[in-house]
Amino acid sequence: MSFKNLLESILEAGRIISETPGNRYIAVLTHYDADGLSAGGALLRLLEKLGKKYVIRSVTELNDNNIKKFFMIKAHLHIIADLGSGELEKISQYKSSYNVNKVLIIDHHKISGDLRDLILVNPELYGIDGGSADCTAVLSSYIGYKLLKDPYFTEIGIIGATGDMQIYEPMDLTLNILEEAISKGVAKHIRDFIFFQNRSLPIFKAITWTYVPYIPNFSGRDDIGLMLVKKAGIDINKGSGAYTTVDDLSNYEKNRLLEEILHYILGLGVDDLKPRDLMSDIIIFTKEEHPLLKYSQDFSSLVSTAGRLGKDFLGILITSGLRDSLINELEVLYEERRKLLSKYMSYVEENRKIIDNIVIVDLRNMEVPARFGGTISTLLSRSLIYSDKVILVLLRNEDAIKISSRAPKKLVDEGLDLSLVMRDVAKKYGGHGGGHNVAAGASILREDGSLVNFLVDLIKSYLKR
Ligand SMILES: [Mn+2]
Repeated sequence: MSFKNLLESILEAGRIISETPGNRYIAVLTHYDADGLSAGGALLRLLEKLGKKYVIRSVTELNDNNIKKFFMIKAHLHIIADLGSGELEKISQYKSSYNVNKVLIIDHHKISGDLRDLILVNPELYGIDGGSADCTAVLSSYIGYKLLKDPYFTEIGIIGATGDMQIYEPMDLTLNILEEAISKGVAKHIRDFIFFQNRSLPIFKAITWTYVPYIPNFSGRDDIGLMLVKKAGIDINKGSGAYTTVDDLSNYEKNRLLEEILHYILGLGVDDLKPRDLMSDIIIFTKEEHPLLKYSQDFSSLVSTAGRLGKDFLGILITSGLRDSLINELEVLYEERRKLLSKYMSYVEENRKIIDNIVIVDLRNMEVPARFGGTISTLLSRSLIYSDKVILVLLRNEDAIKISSRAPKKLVDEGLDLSLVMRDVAKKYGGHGGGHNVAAGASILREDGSLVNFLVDLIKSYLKR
């Protein structure tokens, strides 16, 4: 029943978009993460194919200034994607003070406030947990898919769902879009060891380029990868001079390499290593030609990186389906991401503290852009060592402090809700916070040295209830 209602609201959104007069503008404001940019890509593809006039922007957060600037765009329809559900009152107030005609919000975050005259597509309205399914890229792609029957939309939905970590246990509309993609020949689903996910990279890079799960002293370490490949007796070059990749290995070689990797990882003190943790679902986009776009995880990481490095437009354009000259820019971006992450994750190892079941990574004195907070906390939450713990990452963002948090499902089931924790922190220190129960963030103005203790006590108080 709830699913049917959500589908109806998607069809309604499709009607609103297609009924917008061709001589009037549609303005889109989306979030800068992989899900938000993919949603932007889906909307761009749809508006372009419908022959509409449009502008698309992305932002890191929906503060007053961003809402004002967005509503200053003269348009018949304003669409806010992957943002806004927590600030309905504010949006509604600005809508009337800026004389905005119509506002459509497509989002899966927790809802707070009254809808009033806003139109909202959000699974939360129908009792579906938006933290575990129906991310904004899936919702937006579905609008396009239903209207145009163009199967590429299913790929865009999967890219966003991969970014929001909703693709590996797909439910609801997310499951639906994945099944559609598979039945239309857009995607294929396989399972393999995580070390063999990156099929296109030289093998010594591929095996350690597994940030999900993150393994300290292994993830991102080319030198370790090189050593293990040599130990397994595998040549790093093929006869032709090109690098050996996963697909060049025989089963015997794969097993030899796996033995060496497991031996090494066990030596790092990861004691409860379950083979299950080392297997991963891999979604392959069968129609993609470029190796960086063939795997949903790679594609989505690239889109995420584009946003984090301030190249949001690249993420929106590439997910919308444009290729050509963008490919070169993507390759540069991919290499940059590899280097940055291995640097930042080494800072993480140097600056992390564990209090009970909470990992605190205070990077306020390190040179890490605030835009990487979410990436770092996500990686830690998927790491073999920290996946059963609450993750808090603190970063400096100009004059503000940015907090990014993640919690294991198990603790959420015991009563922890990070969106409330972040809201409470913002209330105490000034600023704003919110998100999902398993993943939330806050931006606060100042603190007096009590922040970390306050956070720890607050989290503990939830778990005692
Ligand atoms: Mn999202």
